[in-house]
Amino acid sequence: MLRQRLLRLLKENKGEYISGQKLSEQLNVSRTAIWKHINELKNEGYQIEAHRKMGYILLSEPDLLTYEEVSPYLSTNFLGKYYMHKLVIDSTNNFAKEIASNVPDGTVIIAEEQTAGRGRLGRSWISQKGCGIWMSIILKPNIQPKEAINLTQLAAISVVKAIEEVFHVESKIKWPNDIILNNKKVCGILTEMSSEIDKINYVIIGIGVNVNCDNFPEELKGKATSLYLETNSKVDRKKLTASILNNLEFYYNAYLQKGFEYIRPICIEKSITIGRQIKVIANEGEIEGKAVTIDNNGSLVVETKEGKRLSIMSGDVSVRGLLDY
Ligand code: BTX
Repeated sequence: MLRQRLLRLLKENKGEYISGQKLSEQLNVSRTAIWKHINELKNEGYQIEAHRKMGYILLSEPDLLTYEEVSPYLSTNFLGKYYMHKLVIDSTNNFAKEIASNVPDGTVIIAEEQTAGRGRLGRSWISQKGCGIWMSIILKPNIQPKEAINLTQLAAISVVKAIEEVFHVESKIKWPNDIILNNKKVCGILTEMSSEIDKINYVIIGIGVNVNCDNFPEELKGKATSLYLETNSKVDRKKLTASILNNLEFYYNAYLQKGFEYIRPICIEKSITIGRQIKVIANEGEIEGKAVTIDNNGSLVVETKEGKRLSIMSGDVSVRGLLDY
């Protein structure tokens, strides 16, 4: 695409003038076509100056999670090769569901703002404009539907690893789907699936990370946080997005080849749940006890007051001393 090639040239020469003549020769299009695309880029927030004799100079890029802005940091083979970026959407998971059957494995949908971001069990997810990473990843793994719960944990360790890699900050996982930083929620994961009895059609992993958000509604103030609020500095959303996808592809491949056992130690090491008193609202009803470990299938093992050990495959977990419990 001309636009992408033009942007690549401008980025390679960032801070230096590149003449309209040179651009038109290298891209094999007219100078008018270049000028038209430059204007489009400017409208999208690229700061580009034009000088009659010297040509064009790229001074800065917008803080947007477009493919052009994220891909320089991406090292994946299939995740994010098909990538869609929206300025506003109701929910990236909703949109992913609509298109999942017709797009390739590893498709990524990212929005700058969600007007109806969803959490689990019909809850809502606040997704303010330009301050977070609101994305859905469509996967089509050849695994049993009951194993899909492992994918939430894969996503969780990928987010934790990415935060560590990019910002050197340690976050923890509240099993199975929340990322906790300094006792508050910095990220949530919503995994949804379409399947037949023994075959997955697709899985959608929705990841919401509060990156540079500096304000939450009153009722969330004690529970929600962002990387910005915890580190006191604005964070590069592009690098973090790419790092989450890079890590996710790595752990996903490892999981498909070696099974859950490969990632189990990381899930345990990064867990904020294990060793603590918890309450789980599960299919089996309400269970209280101590979280002991995560087993080879990815289930949470809970020991009740009566000394009974139960394996929980999924459920809504509250951890004593965390997030108002
Ligand atoms: P959850 O059900 O575990 O968490 C939802 C609860 O978290 C809410 O009821 C509220 O108390 C709190 N909450 C809401 N918004 C935020 C926020 N921004 N930060 C911290 N706490 C919050 C977690 O569900 C799963 C969230 C997945 C979000 C992604 S974003 C991309 C994709 N699209 C979509 O609609 N959902 C997913």
